[in-house]
Order: sequence, then structure tokens, then C-alpha cells
Amino acid sequence: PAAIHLADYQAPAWRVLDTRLTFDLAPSATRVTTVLTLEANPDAAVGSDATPPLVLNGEHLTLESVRVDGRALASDEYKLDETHLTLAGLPANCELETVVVIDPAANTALEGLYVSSGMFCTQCEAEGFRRITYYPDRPDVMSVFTTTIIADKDSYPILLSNGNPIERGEREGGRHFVTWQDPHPKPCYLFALVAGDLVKHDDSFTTMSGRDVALEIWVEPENLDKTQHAMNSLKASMKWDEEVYGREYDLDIFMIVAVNDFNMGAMENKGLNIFNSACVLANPDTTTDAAFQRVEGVVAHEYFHNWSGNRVTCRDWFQLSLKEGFTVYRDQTFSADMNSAPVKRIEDVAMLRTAQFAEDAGPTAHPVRPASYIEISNFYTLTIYEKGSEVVRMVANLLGEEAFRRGSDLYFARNDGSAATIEDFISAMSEASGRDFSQFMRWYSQAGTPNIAASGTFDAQAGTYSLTLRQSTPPSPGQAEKLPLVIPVRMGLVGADGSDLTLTLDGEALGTEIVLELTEAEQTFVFTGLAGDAEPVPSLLRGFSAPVKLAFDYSREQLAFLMQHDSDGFNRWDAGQRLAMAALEDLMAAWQRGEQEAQLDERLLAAYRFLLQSEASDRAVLAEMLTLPSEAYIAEQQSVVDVDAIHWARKTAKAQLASALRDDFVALYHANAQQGDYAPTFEQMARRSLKNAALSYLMSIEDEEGMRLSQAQLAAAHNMTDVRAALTMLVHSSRTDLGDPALKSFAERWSHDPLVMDQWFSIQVTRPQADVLDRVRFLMEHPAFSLTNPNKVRALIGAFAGQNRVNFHRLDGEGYRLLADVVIELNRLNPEIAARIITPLTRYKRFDAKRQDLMKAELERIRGEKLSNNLYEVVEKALA
Ligand code: BAL
Ligand code: ZN
Repeated sequence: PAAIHLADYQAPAWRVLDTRLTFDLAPSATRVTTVLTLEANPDAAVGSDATPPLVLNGEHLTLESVRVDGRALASDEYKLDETHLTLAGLPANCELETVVVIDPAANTALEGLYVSSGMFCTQCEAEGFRRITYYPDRPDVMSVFTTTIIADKDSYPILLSNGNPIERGEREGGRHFVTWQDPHPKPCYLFALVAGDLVKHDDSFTTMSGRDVALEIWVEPENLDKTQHAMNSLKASMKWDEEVYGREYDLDIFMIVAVNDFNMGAMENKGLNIFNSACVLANPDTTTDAAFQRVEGVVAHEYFHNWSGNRVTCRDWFQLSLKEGFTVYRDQTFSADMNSAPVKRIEDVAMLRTAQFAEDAGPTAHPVRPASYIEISNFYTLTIYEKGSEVVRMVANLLGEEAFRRGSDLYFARNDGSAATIEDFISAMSEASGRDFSQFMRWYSQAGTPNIAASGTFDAQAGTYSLTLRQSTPPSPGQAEKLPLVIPVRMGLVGADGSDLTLTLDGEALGTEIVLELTEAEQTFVFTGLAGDAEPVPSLLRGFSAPVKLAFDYSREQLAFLMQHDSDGFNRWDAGQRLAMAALEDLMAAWQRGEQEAQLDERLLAAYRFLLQSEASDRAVLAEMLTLPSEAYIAEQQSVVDVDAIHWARKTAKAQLASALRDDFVALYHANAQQGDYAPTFEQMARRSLKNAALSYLMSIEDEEGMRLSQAQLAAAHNMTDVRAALTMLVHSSRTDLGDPALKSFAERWSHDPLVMDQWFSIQVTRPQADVLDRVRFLMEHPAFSLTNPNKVRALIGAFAGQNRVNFHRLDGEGYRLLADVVIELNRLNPEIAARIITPLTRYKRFDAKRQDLMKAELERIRGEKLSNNLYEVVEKALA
């Protein structure tokens, strides 16, 4: 397969002024009639009078007929191959009708039109529409759509598509139809259709200009009691987007549909969002706090796309981060406003620093705007989404709130109804602020995580502190040399008494916190007018002001000091993480020397004691501060990942903290245990996370009281957050006599609920004990498991390979073999999921020689198969 390059972009040769679709639905043979009103694009004229050929995308379609302006074409009047239908010599304005037959029931790739739990649904982004009909399947071709859906009335009483319903009626043979019209021109990736036996949760929203919008969440009948949280989140999102961005909703109806089989989290189709059921359904009995928050965030994300994505879409798929990075930034700030802002930032950064930094350092590293791709669905990545959001966040912070809002207003006004580029976004920001973004644009074109090496010198006599920052970005595939970026470093200097000092640069007093703009490879900033003999402690990159790795040679005393005194909540947490990392490194070194026992650094213990005994104002932050760096994060800090040392060190540190502070943890548990009725408020969530953090310390030493509390918490079954936490701790302990019966009764209670059974799978396969691989194999045969359901694959295989590092990386290679076997199966069933689930194998260069050989051998075995484009691209990059 050939790569597609951004540099080759050309405007479309034809425009589609109007699209009329008729679906005659049947699971194995759906007939799609498409009528397109076409116009040769004068902007793309080739210089002769003849019109350019019309090249339509189409895959897995059986073509029945083609008509131009009412005349049926003979098969030698067009060209047809596996991926295109080409027509030449068309009039500059014409009407094209095609009729195709497709097989939704056989569509396990879940792209295009498919059947999930007996209902029809669609997923068209990025290139699924070409599996529905012949069409110019590219985001810069925008058309109004009218869609008629015809189906059996008993099996599919509900028929939905984009826009507003304009007609409905009966057909012969027990069939009925509904016609939908979407007045907003859109690219075909935003098309959606749903047909099924569904029920709805109704509500309404009055927009800022006083229009009433009907809100509908459509689900299978048994899930109607799980829609309230999504509805609340939707209304909050609509209000927030009006208040914060001035964006009003633009149709009379907004619908969400929950679907069980879905490759992504959700999809922002115009007026008809389709959701993975895991990202919309929530109820205290079945859903954890983390999942409640995910629902809130994803509902907001998809809703926000109505402006950042739909009203203004992408010119081409290289611009994907234009809508995704911006929309993630919007959903992250929304969630921060709805919950604890510091905790949201900590969670987002923790994910970025483990998963996105790992992607940036791996074989599939790519810039926020890639220069080429083979398969675009491989580019729905943490780099496009999360790093893309960080880049927008830097823009917002550099401009300040008001100028950023002016910039976003200008961007929406100027590009409304069109397909835009990242330049369009940045030029609006530039015009609104007067700021030059030419060097900043390198954030979009350079891959890899920049490093900042910071160092400081204090001259007590002169009263100066000199801070030197050096930036460098490591080479990444295809990019050996990197240029300096614009890196905003928000910082302060913390004085001996713990308060921020006034920062004076070039004779100007600038306050106690400033943003340094690092633009060169190396710069020194000299702060003057500092009184006293005590060296200040720099607090750097506050709020994680840029997506970089910053190194500063802090002493552990300085870290403990910042952990207590830094005025920036994020940096207090980060100082704690750095101190814990230092202590964990001691333990890993001991393990690597062959020592079976080692003593945890007293300073970390003292810091934890301080945390536990101080009056915590923010419980949610405290819970984060009491969490040791994850195994994945620790691995990111190592040049050669030593999975066993990491696992042992973390376990040892946790157990020593638990033994030394046992009574504090018991007290913390009880102080946060009282519960009223469950509510997904952040105050309640903070209590639960603190309580369960305390319990996990107790369970790490299998403390008697901890065991008793876990069992009682499980039996009380107050909510899934507590049930899952307690069940996980019991199952992950050595006490199979307690864990196994608990798993059994959990399964008996919840076998009817696929989302709860996903949790049941994940809990078991993340068990650290060495026998877990047999359990994974056994569970793959369980009746509730299915390789054709992406949630199940993620819950079982994804959780094992991604979260159970010590067992996935077994030295006999059996973990790798299992993943490769699954990838080979999925290559046939669902290439998009195959290319995602393989990720841990592609990172082999980070491990020791023996593991590298084993992982490479599995990649080679996969390469021996007839690969989908998705997998081909990933495997070739990994083995390059
Ligand atoms: N556009 C694909 C799903 C999402 O990012 O919302
Ligand atoms: Zn999105």
C-alpha cells in the first residue's frame, strides 16, 4: 500500500451540491440508492473545456446500476475497481444515481453500516462512508443530505439519521420509512444512520437565543435507567459552550445513541452522536466514578465537535488535530470547571507523560500534523488528541483568556461552513492577538518530546538567581534534526519560608509567577534583587505549561520542601512524584544488585506522614499525592525498561509505606467511609478515591483489618466504585480463597450486563500473580467474551498486555505469543482494533535483548500474514 502525503493535497475536482440517500435495510442485503447533484469545481479546473474525471471511493460494494441525468450507463461507460468508480466526460452540472448492495451483518470491521446487537448503525469517520456507497469520501467535499430509511417496522421501529425528520409513512410488507433532512452542509464522515428497537430518554434545552432543542438519548430498553448522567452532562456542555465560547446549538433536535460494538469512544455525527455504550451509560450500581467522569467528558467532547469539527471541519485528514486537539482542550477545560481542576490536570498530564510520551519515543511517533500516512485510522492517536490539546493549551496560555476567545470567535466566524487547516486556526489566533506564531508552528511539524535541562546558580552576595534552560528534541523516525521550539515555562522561585519570591528580570519586577518563553536552544534568565542567604528553590513548568520533559537536579530535601510549599497544586504533586521516583530508583538499583531486601528512603516516608497528618483541604489532590508513580510511568524514565525491577520496587515501596503508616491509613479509611446516597459529585468521588487509596495500602500488606474492610465493602455493594475497588484488591491478593468466590458471585449477579462483565474481565487479567496467563486463555473461551466486540478485546487482551506488565513480559514469551495470536485473528475481523491492540509489541526497542528478540519474532510472525493496511503500516514501522 502507498503512503498519502500532505504535500500532494489538491482541491476536489467535483463538488456535491446535494446528496439524497435511500436505504432499504436488510441485515445481509441492504440496497443503497444515492442521488448526487454534482458540479465540476471551477477552483480545480484543469485548463481545458472538458470536465475532469469524477473519481468516487467505494469498497465492499456490489454495484447494481449507474445513471447520469436519468440515463442508465452500460458497464463500459465507467471504470470500476475494488476501491473506485470513475466516470469521465460528464457535463459540468449533472445528476448521478448509483444503486449498490451491501452486507451490514458481515461487517465485523465496524466501519460503514453494520449490525450491533440487532440494530443497524454507522461509523463513517474517517473513511467508512465508502463502505456505504460510491462517494467522494474526503472531508473537504461538503453537501446537504436527505436520507430515507426503509425497514421492517417490528424489528426496527426507530429510524434515525442526521438533521430533522421531514416525512414518515408505511410501506408494503410490514415496512415503514422515515426521511431526514440535514440543512447543514457536511462531509460524509459526519453521516449517521441508526435503525433498531430502541427507547429514548427525552429532555430539552433552551439555547441562549431562546430556541428549544429536543434532547434524546436512545438506548436498548434495559439501559433506560443508565441515561440520566449523560443527559445532565449534555445539558451542562451546551450551557458551558454558550458561556465560554459563545457557541449555540443549531438544529431543533440533538440525539445520542448507545451502541455495544464500537471501535472508538463515540462519534460526533451531525445531530446524531453515536456512542460506544461504555461512554454514555452510567448508573451507580454498574459504573465506577472514573467511568462517570469519562461519560461526562466524552458527551462534552462530542457535543463540542458540533462547532469544532462539524460547523468548521478539516480540509484533509492531516489536519485531524485541528478538530481533535482543539476539542480535547475544550473538553478538558470543561471537566476542570465541573470537577476539581487540579485533579483533572494531574490525571491528564499523568496520561500524557506515560502513554503519549511513549508514543513519541516509539516507532510510530509522528507530529501533531503528520506529513504522510498509509491508513488514517492509525492516526487517531494520543499525539493528535492529547499532545494536540497541549499545543492549543499553550496558545491559550500565551494569549490569555480574552485574546484566545477573540481568536476562537474569529476562527469560527471566518471558517463557518467550510473545511479548514491548522494555519486557519493559528492565523485567527495571531490576528486576534498580534502575536507572531511562525516559530510556534514547529509544534505541529516536529515529532518527539522535547527535553529541557534546567540548572540554576544562586549568588547570595549579588542577590541573583541565574536559571539556564537548554532545549533539545530527540530524533524520531524520518526526522533526524529538530529546531528549537517556543516553550512557555511557567515558574516561580520559592523562598526559605515557603512563599513565592518577587521575580525581577531586566530591572522589572514581574510578580511572583511568570511565563518564560524559551525560544532558543539555550537561554539564561537572571533574577535580581533577591534578599537573604538561603538559595531559593525553583518551581518550574507550573501547571505543566508545555508538553516536555524537564530535568532539574533537585535534592530530595528540595523536593520534599516543594511538595509541602509550592503554591502551584500541580507542582506540589509533581514534586511528590519526583521524590517517589528517586526512592523507587534506589530500590530498583538494589533489586538489580540482587538484593532481596532494601529500605525505602526515609524522606519519602516522612513526606507521606506529613500528607496523612496534615489537614487536607483538597481530598481529591491528596488521593493523587498518595499514589506512587505507575509502572508505566516508571518505565518511561528508564533507558532499558526492567519490568521486574519496576514491579518489585513499586510493590516494596508501597508495602513499606503501608507498614510504617498503617494506623494512619486505617484512620484515613474510616474518616472517608461514611456515605449518603451515591452522587457523582467530585466531593463524593474524592472521598471514595481517598478511602480506596488507603485500603489499597492496607491490602498491599494483606493487613487483617484491610481484609475485613475489603470484604465488608464488597458485601455492602453500595456502588460500583467501592465494589470494584474491593473486588480488585481481594482478587489481586494472594487469598484466592476469598477472591475466587467473590468473582463467582459477581459474575452470577452481572452476567446480563456487558459493561459490568468487561470490568470482571479486566480485574482478573490484571492480577499480578504468575498464573494469570492461563486465566487470560480461559477467559477468552468464556461465553461473555467475543473477539468481535472491541470493548471485550480492550477489557481482556488490552488490559492484560497494557496493564499487567510483569506478566505480559514473561521471559518465556508466552504473553507476547498470546497477543500476536489475537492480533492475527483481529487482522481479519477488525483491522482498526488489531492495529491498536498490537501497540505493546511494537515498543520492543525499550527492553532487554532477550525480550526484544522474543517480541520481534512475534512481529515477524504477524508480518508473515496477509495484512490489512492498518496492520501493515504499524508492523512495518515497528520492524524498520
Ligand atoms: N472524531 C472521532 C471521535 C472523536 O474524537 O470524537
Ligand atoms: Zn473528537
